[in-house]
Amino acid sequence: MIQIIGSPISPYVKKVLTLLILKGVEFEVDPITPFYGDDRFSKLSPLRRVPVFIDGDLVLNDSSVIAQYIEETWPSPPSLPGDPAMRAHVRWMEEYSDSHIGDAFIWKGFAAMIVAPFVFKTEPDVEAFKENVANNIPPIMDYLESVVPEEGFFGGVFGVADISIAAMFRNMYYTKWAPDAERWPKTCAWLARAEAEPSLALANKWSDALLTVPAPERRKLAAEIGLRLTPETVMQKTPRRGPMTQIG
Ligand SMILES: N[C@@H](CCC(=O)N[C@@H](CS)C(=O)NCC(=O)O)C(=O)O
Repeated sequence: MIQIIGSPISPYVKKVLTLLILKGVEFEVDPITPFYGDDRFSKLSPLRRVPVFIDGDLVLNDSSVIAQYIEETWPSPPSLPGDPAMRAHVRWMEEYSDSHIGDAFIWKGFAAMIVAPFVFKTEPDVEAFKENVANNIPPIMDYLESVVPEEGFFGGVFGVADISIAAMFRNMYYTKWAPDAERWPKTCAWLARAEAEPSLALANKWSDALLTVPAPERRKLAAEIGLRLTPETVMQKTPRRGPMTQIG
């Protein structure tokens, strides 16, 4: 049985779970917040990041590496278009989302406002958050508005770019920010289409539910809402920062 370490609240974990759901692949989840990972987690994930994909002796890190493996192992239905130029464009959008959108939406957004106070008990820097929303996010939205398809999805099939980017928006909703549909109508219409896809809708339902309880209680709730859990967890009670953690 395939095992995924990481809570569906993480957009990177959500990318992997959504792809597995889309392709009808069964999996178990250890829905931890990465900061609560124990020493076994450090061995499985040297950067102490989620997701981790485990299938027997195979351990994979990084959502894009995992997404590629999933696509090559279970090609149907495809999460990438067939045409090489379109595939490259979709991969670029995935990378842009994972790195640049992630910086503004996750680290300077969701992590700053929600992870910092709830996990590390540090006051959120509200001014820095407002500055991020005012200065970093509009250029991202303008770029998305210039490339997002008028109809359907990136590269013509609902797949890895749509899932990566749409997952980032969900975490910003959790900070109470939402994009202005009058200023960025194409992006908002595409986002609504992506969120209506059953695979992403299910993964979003899981993350919305899990966000309502503190990290240490998430395993219990995850079982109640229908996630198939790994028999063991790599979670410990006290949080710690990893080598890549960007929370003050
Ligand atoms: N490039 C990585 C990014 C993964 C990532 O940043 N995950 C976050 C959770 S949203 C994490 O584990 N953060 C813990 C940390 O960096 O300390 C991927 O695509 O998997």
